[in-house]
Amino acid sequence: MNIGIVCYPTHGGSGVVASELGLALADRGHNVHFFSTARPFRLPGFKPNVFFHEVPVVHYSLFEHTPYTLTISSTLYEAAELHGLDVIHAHYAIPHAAAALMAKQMGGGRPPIVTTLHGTDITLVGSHPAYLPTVRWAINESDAVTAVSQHLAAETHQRLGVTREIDVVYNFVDGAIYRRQPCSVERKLFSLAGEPLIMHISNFRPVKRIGDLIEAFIKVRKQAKCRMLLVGDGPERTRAEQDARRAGVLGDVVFLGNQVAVNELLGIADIYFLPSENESFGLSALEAMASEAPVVATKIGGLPEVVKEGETGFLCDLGDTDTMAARILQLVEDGELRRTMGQAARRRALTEFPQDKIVPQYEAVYSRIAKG
Ligand code: GMT
Repeated sequence: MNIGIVCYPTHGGSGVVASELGLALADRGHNVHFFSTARPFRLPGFKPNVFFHEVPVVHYSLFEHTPYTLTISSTLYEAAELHGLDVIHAHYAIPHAAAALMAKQMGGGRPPIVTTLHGTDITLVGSHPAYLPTVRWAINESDAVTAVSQHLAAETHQRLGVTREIDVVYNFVDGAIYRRQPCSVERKLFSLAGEPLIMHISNFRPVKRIGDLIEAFIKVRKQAKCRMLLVGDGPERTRAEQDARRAGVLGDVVFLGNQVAVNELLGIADIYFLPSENESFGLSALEAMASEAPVVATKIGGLPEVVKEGETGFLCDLGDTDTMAARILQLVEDGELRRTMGQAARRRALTEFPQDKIVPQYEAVYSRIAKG
């Protein structure tokens, strides 16, 4: 098939899923056309069957805010005509679903549109009264809608008053790329004396509860030697660095900023920590599980569909940094528990969420709407 994928290029889960899905589809023989304002960061250089279309952001002195939704629609419409797109897959409802629907209307009702809901496009931004009517319309008008967890599908029905059917297609992982060592990153760079290494990866937005992350680490560090490796960047990073310094643990916390090869870093993680306030799925938790790191996370959103309590990690109440610290400490002090849970985590990741099981589910959605 000729498949158009529209997504954000930035360090966020929706862009990662869109990029990896497109690459996997290209490997399976489809032609994949990406549409974004910049090259998505998880897209490598040249790859056969993969094409990138840069959506122009046109500034004009009259515009206080550039209406780039319109340039997405124009770019999609023209490419759909030129390349005979069979389907457009919009990742993240705002504004991609509405932009894709406009392109479809311009094309006389073709190609059909799949919208994938990723999380904050429903739970945070999409529920805002300023966006809600448009998001609800775009969801209702799409030819198919997928959500990345049962929880997100239910939230979409409840919060937006949507009644249509939503297919649940989970995030996926490639177990050949996400695996415990051997990796090119040397563990001793971060853990000189072999102390257990706790890892967190995110875009450091308030929803990630970076304050809880540092607070829990401070509690663990009072009881045992361990180090924490933080990957990513965003608005909460500076405060986290200041909190760590004030508590005297900055020497045990490494802030790496944005990284491309997160698989190599996860390959040396002993424990993965994700204390988010909301997480529709938790892609980084899945990547950590595939890398044999047990996950300590919050019992919220889609995370209980990913992490099995007591088997592949531990789930704690939101904001309960005492319990989070106790669970992390348990793992820090018990190497055998870490290993057993880590192996169970990889088994679960590769049984329930492997790339070759999930990608065909998207293909089935494409075939269904392309025929219809
Ligand atoms: O919030 C983020 O981390 C980014 C966000 C996005 O849309 O780019 O991630 C969401 O999509 C991921 C891929 O489907 C999910 O695994 C994340 O759980 C989800 N984030 C939230 O719900 C907060």
